[in-house]
Amino acid sequence: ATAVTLVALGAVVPAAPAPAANPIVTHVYTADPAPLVVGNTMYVYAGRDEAPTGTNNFVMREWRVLCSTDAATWTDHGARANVGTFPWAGADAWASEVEPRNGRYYWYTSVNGRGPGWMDIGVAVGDSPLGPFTDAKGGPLVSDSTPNSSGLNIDPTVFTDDDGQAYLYWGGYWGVRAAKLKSNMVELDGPVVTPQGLTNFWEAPWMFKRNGLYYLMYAANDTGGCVTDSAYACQRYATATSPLGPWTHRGVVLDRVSSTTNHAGVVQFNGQWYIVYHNADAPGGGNFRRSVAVDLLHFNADGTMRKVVQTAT
Ligand code: FUB
Repeated sequence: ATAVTLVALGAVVPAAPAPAANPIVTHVYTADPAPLVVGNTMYVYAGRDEAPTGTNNFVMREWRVLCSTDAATWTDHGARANVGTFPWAGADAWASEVEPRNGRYYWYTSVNGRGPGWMDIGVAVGDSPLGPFTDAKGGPLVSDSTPNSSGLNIDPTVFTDDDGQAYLYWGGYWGVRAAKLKSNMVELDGPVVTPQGLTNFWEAPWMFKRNGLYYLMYAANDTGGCVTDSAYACQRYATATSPLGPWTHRGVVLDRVSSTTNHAGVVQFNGQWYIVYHNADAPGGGNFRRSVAVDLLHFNADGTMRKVVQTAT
């Protein structure tokens, strides 16, 4: 969740582009989008949903990269990592995020390392946003044997602060966890902690910073609060004045979508803030055949986020 700025001093910043027609690609099903801006391009890293119609389980083996220079027209650059990128893993290319550091790109992934139910966090590295990417560690960065891990180690989000300190947040179902990362980006630095104040956290954390304030957006499935059916989820968010919290819950930024899962990332691109999320709106889509969508995100003067208006094609 850290942009790489390559804009020369004095360069003309283009006018805010229009949002995409949603879903942004429909030739494959894509999920768990993680946006990253490098220079004049928005990269969206997303898992591919391969579940046949009628299958009520995730079938996910690869992560693809979608690119745009205007947030409206998108190119699929294909699978740039897959479960085979991690020789110690075997299945389940779940949510991921790419974080740049020192000209390299670290791709943090949720992947199944030890059979059903065991999700670990792996990290691959490449020298460009499109890779090629290779396993950066030779084993999981976080696994169930990591002290104080959240059990189901999924949905990593990495944020690098202005002082160069990187933070990893992750977690699903049983709680959210966080730790500092060493400057090599492939080792935890210090204890795994349980951040406080993330009301009804379920999964899919996404961290970023705006005007000196830290934001953590996440999926919540609080029945009667943001959804009436606990199979679905909304995106809540919290803010903090320090990267490990404590967090103050601020409300719902994205209502439920047409898929049961709700997973989103936020990015600033060409002077405009965007939310990138998934739904089930592509032809033939469903809860395990999801598609990435992009919409504008607006902030109020006090730093709170306005509820996203979900647009369709
Ligand atoms: O795509 C598999 C899982 O579904 C992700 O890891 C969760 O965030 C949810 O979107």
